[in-house]
Amino acid sequence: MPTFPERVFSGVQPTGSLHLGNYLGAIKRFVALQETHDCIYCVVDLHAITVQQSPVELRSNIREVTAAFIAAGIDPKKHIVFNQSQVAEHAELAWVFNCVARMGWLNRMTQFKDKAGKNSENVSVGLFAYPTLMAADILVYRATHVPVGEDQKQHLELSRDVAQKFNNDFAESIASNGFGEAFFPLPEPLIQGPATRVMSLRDGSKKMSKSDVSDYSRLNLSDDRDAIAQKIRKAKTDPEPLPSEVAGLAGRLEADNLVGIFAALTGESRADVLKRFGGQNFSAFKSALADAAVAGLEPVGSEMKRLLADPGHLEAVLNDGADRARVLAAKTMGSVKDILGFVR
Ligand code: AQP
Repeated sequence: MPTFPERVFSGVQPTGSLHLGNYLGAIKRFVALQETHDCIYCVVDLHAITVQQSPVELRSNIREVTAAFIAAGIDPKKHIVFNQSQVAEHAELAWVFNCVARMGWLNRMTQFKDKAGKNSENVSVGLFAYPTLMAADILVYRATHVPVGEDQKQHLELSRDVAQKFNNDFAESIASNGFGEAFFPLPEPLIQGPATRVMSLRDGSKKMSKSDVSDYSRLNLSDDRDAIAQKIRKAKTDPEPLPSEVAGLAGRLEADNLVGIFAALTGESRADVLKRFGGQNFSAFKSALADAAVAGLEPVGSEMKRLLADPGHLEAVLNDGADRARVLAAKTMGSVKDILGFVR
């Protein structure tokens, strides 16, 4: 496999209030990667419409994700921040990938099974094909690294399979068009950091999610100090005191989650957190956790509010990002057409 220049791509769906899981598992990592890589961060609205959205809410959620990116510290001048539907090549390459990916691969996707539930005959075709669009998002920029939370691991593996199959199926044409041994890189997931899977505050077996009906299940980036403190006070726990060692968290899903969140917010290890709070009941720990959550989230939330007051500025950022993204995406798509044998 040839080496490709390193480039980071990732996306966030504008499907509701961004939460602590999106922040710790993804957006905070996006910010860190700016120091070492060329980065492209996308508000993936085409993914959002795989389930029905209110147009008014969708528009407002697109602005909210854009504001969150900037408020968290992403620099849209140095890197690219844009909205997926403004670059038509994502959908165009996704169609090509629908013809490369196999039904059996998509049938194995656990996120589709979770989201479709017992209703799989009535969900959209788009929800089923979601992973090929995700492969197109990444590969239209020939991106090499993709920071995501743990829940996206299987989709990333599918993106690698799509890239590999395209490279194999069209190997001769790739070489005769001057692209050597492979046209697409095999993108690597970056699932790193202390909070790759933040769980619901109400049920430690479910991931924290925008679409959970209970707002008490998540800490939103837009929550104020009182809401954060109240949600943590009400967070589910068990009757035992906190253990003094990490091994003691086994089988205690809610305690494990809260300790993990505390560690991720403060930068301490779980072991150090438990050294401090082990043997105590949850109330002192929860009050320290609320302070850490307010310190971590409030600055981002208040900067988001400030940015959201000027939607014209956010739209200008997205338009500028889309113009720059389109140049890169059009180049890839032109080469893909040549490789496939399309006339252009
Ligand atoms: N609970 C989580 N813990 C760690 N990382 C998470 N991510 C999502 N939930 C957690 C990561 O956030 C990024 C953006 O996610 P997304 O909005 O594109 O889609 P999602 O994974 O489907 O997120 P949600 O919040 O659960 O949305 P809904 O409810 O709309 O499906 C991704 O990198 C994701 O891994």
